[in-house]
Amino acid sequence: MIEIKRRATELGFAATGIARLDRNPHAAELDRWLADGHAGTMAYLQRQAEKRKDPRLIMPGARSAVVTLTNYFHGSTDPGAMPRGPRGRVAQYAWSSDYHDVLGERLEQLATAIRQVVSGSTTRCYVDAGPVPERELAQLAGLGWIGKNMMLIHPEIGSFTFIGVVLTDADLEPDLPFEADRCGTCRRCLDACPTQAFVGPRDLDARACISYLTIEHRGEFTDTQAAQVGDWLFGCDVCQDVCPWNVSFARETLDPGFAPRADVARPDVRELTTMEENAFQRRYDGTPFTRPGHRGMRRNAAAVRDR
Ligand code: B12
Ligand code: SF4
Ligand code: SF4
Repeated sequence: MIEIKRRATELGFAATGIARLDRNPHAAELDRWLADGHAGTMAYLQRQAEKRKDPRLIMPGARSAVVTLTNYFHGSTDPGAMPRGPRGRVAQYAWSSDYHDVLGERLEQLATAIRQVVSGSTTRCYVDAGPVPERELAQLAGLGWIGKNMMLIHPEIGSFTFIGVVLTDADLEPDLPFEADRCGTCRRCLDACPTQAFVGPRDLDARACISYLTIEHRGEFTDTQAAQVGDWLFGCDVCQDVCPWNVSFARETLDPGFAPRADVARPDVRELTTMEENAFQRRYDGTPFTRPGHRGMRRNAAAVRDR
């Protein structure tokens, strides 16, 4: 296992842990969250529920998950220091080229190392795509706790991290789960959310979350939704910016794979509202903006411009 973790560090992962695959101990929480309608129109979460509740169903013979964290923090957690005004704000995780591509390649290299260490084993890589309960597996792999804002928080890195997972049929020795809840009596994230999207601790109604509205929601905004979005053009960082664990421990990444791109981190809002589809595709192909796409980003930009 040491060899696998050593390779993960060489590849640039900030932390790595191993979880044994079993039934998700918080399957009931997922069921309740879905039944309450908190997933909004993200129908894929309903479709994938059985696999999220039992990740052994994702891949035949899967027994272990090698779980990685990658730091994407780009600087201050002080929202006042973020680019604002007519430019609008973009969540930090999206400031560079598409993380699915960058991390996908690194995870494939880590998977090769796993297959070398345990010969005959098979692997499958996932990052934010697929039915993998990523935060749950990260907590089980000892990488941190699930905060009241639902983020996986590493005690020495904070929560501005991507989670990447390699599933394997190799029987790897697991790490101990991270059992402590270090939120204590704090509730800053719940109080700071601009749209009061948290129904309670670890219970987010995605329909009111700016990240959902600007990235996952399809169709035009109602007046209420446009007002909720405020000056956020893509995603939202507020419930992470205010977290004391980020204020104290988040450190700027020097990873060249996540070097910020000005046209993504600080796009020109007015230009986005008028940009033709071809021009949008040329500029933003291979960036996180392709998820809402030309239509979604035009809608977001119009809401920010007209607020
Ligand atoms: C759907 C989704 C969203 C939705 C819904 C968010 C949500 N809170 O569920 C929307 C679009 C709103 C969203 C927003 C964001 N997302 Co998102 N999202 C996902 C996705 C695809 C699925 C999450 C999911 O299943 N949600 C349903 C809930 C019920 O499940 P869950 O979050 O896994 O929660 C489990 C635990 O909380 C557990 N549980 C419940 N109670 C308790 C109690 C204890 C003690 C324990 C241990 C566990 C536990 O039970 C739940 C069910 O198993 C994951 C990738 C993935 N495949 O997992 C990324 C992911 C969670 N997102 C991520 C990111 C970065 C974001 C944003 C920060 C992006 C941004 N800046 O705009 C925001 C943060 C919003 C927030 N506070 O959650 C990262 C999080 C990394 C991290 N360090 O935690 C992930 C893991 C993607 C990745 N691979 O890096 N996201
Ligand atoms: S991402 Fe923003 S809108 Fe969504 S829960 Fe966090 S603070 Fe609220
Ligand atoms: S802001 Fe406070 S309550 Fe919220 S996740 Fe961070 S420590 Fe936990």
